[in-house]
Amino acid sequence: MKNGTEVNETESTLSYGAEDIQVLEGLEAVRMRPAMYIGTTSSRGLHHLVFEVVDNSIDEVLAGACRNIDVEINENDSITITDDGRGIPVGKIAGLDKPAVEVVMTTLHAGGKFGGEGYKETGGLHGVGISVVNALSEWLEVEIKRNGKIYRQKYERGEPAGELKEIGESESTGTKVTFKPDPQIFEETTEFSFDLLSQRLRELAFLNPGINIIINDLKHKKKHEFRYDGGIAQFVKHLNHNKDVLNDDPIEIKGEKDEVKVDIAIQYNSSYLENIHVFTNNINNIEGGTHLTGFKAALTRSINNYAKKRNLIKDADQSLSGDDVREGLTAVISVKLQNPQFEGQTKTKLGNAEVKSIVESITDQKLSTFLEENPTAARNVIEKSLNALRAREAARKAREAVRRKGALESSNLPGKLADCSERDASKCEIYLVEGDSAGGSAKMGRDRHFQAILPLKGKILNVEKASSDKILGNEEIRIMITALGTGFKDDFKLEKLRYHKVILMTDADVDGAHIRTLLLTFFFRRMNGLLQNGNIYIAQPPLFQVKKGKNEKYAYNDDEMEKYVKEMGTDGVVVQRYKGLGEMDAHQLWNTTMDPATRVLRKVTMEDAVEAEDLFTKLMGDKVEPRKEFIQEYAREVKNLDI
Ligand code: 0RA
Repeated sequence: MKNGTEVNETESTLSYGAEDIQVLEGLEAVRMRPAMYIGTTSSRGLHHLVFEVVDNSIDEVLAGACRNIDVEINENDSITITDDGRGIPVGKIAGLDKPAVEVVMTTLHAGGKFGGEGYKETGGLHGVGISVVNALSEWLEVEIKRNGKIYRQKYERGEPAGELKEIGESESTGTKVTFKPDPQIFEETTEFSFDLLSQRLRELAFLNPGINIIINDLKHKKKHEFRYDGGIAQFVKHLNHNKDVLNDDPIEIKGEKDEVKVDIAIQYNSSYLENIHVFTNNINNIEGGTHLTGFKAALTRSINNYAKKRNLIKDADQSLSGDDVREGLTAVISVKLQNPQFEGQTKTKLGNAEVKSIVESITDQKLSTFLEENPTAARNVIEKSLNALRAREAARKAREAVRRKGALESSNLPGKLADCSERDASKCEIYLVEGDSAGGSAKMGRDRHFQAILPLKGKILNVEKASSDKILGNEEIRIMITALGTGFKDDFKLEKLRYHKVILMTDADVDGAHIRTLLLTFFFRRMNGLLQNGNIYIAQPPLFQVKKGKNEKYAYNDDEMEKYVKEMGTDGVVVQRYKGLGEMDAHQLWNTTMDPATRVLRKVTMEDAVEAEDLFTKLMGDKVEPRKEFIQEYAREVKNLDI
């Protein structure tokens, strides 16, 4: 966060009113309750520290004062963020008798920004202040180039470890912050993830065209450099890079009204999915908000208006719905404004009412003009939307037919399902098992009180390529939906879930991985609530049995297998590699994979929608090449797909 208090370097002192001091608090509070400031002390919180510093550098970018940001993960698990902004002010603050940088680093600014011209569009989400980073670091060193000089100061767990010193001269300006997160606070891990940092930095580079961002992992020798002069239009192209696009160049919608800057890029692809990313002042608004509402309203209206005017919709009272015009749409919406209000569960939903009408009118105007001027592109978009409308009609009819037959009602449980006797869903589990033979062993081995088994035969339908009516026409999927009880897509109801643990049990080979990916794609696309709610698990069957005489052990990876072989001795040891679940008898399957006391289950999480989206597209989408490349590159990881 910016300390907007003007620190006038030439006068070197400034009056600091008592009313300002009131909002300042010590850093002990932060060390005492870190989660209150950074949400969590898990890996996510750890990375939050980096983004806090980077956000300050981005504020310099927004103030037009910074072009380069470098992030270096050092070998000792510390991290260095360097920018060429104005540098944190170093002048003494009267009354406190400390240089401004020390105040910025050691005081918590409870009340948000202090205002001031230079810092008008700050993020506001991270915004807890760089002092929080300092408080939660074992040590932190700041180096500032400003006023022709270089200054340095070091801190330990938030306390200055010495005074600010002049250490040299420099013509340029900027700030370099190096810190080592405190393992006393971050008990889970203090190791930075290159991928996690890289992904957000890439996003920031898209959102701030023209700046250079470098991330360099000195420990793992990995480096990415980002510079996107094309801004969010390039972002949209990137999101669509594995897809067949309708028009080569994204449509760009730009405008400004009442100091709200609107920047939108959209491009359709041939899939059935909608992929919209919204940002306010570079913060990702995963819960959407008024900008998204305004955009959607304008998109639906301008496409309908155009289609009606050109007689592309014959039936006078038919119109394209929002879902129709967004099918296959990839869009990035970025707004920048002075006082964003965030609401919702994660405080990331934009609430400013005025933004809706601003985004709506700018989108309406620019999009209508675009459609008028580009009749071919317009026709493609409308044809696609009309197809969506027809498919929607067909799906509704199919759904009604299925409903009439009662096929999705759980009173009509499929015969293949071996249900459990427990009725309290929170205690129930369902195993989705690959193949009838493994299904048979699982049925015999299970605890029928709370474990249900549903064998699935062969490969289920690839839902990435199928429309809703086709999905409902697929028997395996229909049976699964019925067994789970939730309904799907728009009719999905989490509270109707009949088993709180949905466990995928497939063979530990490439086919098994493929089936698992197909199932995960289905859940990701059509029952996303289950993923978000953490109901999906992956069973981990052992890869080996190591046996000598009566002594039997199960190994879940190569290392474990080798360990057991060593322990038992090589004379007369038999190592059996399980090629499939079907090779285990009921008793073995229970002992190794299904007994809650001994089994290992992996919970499937949805940490990162963008990455998951990308992975699913690669694995499941239309284009063959990226899938091939992915499988070649990650042949081993595919087996351990963990999304
Ligand atoms: C306070 C005031 C100003 C800039 C900064 C802090 C600042 C903080 C960080 C943290 C990392 N990089 C940074 N760059 C700048 C305004 C400076 C001015 O008005 O000259």
